[in-house]
Amino acid sequence: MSLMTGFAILVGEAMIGFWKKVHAINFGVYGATMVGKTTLSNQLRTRGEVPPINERTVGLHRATRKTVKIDGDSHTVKSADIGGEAIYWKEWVKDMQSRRVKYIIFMIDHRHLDNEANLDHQVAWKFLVDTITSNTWPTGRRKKESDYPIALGIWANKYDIWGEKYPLKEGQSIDKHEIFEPFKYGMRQLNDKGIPCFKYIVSAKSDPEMVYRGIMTMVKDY
Ligand SMILES: Nc1nc2c(ncn2[C@@H]2O[C@H](COP(=O)(O)OP(=O)(O)OP(=O)(O)O)[C@@H](O)[C@H]2O)c(=O)[nH]1
Ligand SMILES: [Mg+2]
Repeated sequence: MSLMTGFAILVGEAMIGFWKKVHAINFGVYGATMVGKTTLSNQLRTRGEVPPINERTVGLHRATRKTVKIDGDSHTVKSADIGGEAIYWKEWVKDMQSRRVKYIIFMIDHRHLDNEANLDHQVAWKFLVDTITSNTWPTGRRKKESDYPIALGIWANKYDIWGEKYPLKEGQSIDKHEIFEPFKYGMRQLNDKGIPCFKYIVSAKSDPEMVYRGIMTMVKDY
């Protein structure tokens, strides 16, 4: 390799590194109230144990940049923290539309396993799937190709709790776990629209490695 080629490669790599730092990938983080969206947002900024959060998020907080670094690879992602109570769901849509969100994380926890009558996740999920698969925005504007996300991840959070309470059956792979059961139909609808979905487990509060790996997997695999 000549000195010039070596130099060109170095400059090229530096430019890619710089571009990846400046060019943030838009993530949308949605899900019912109390699932851990604010905890995830803090985890992406602090990397460590996130102290318990006692306040509910009200409305939409401005999107902020976070650097995700793992195995020597690094990406900058941008996400907004939005409340999960039903009155704020219209803010999810605004967030998706205004930032052209490329990757969506739908967070759940184990409340539907604790209590069959609790439909928090199912109702929020139906709202989200309907919004994503619709050909138009609520404003009536027709969606363009770039208005659809590249991929969606269902993140079953609080694994530190539900992993012990509802352990996997012998030989069962994690994506077959009953926690994901109610979301199958919506996943199929998204797949039919050409949006791949994947299941992931995390402890946003206490396991930064799982969180960072989850983000990296979404960006790299899709
Ligand atoms: N054990 C455990 N608790 C968690 C985890 N993630 C979040 N929590 C707790 O769950 C509660 C709710 O977390 P938040 O991050 O405030 O939830 P949120 O989704 O932002 O809720 P809204 O703002 O109302 O939409 C807090 O008490 C967190 O400490 C986790 O991975 N494990
Ligand atoms: Mg919150």
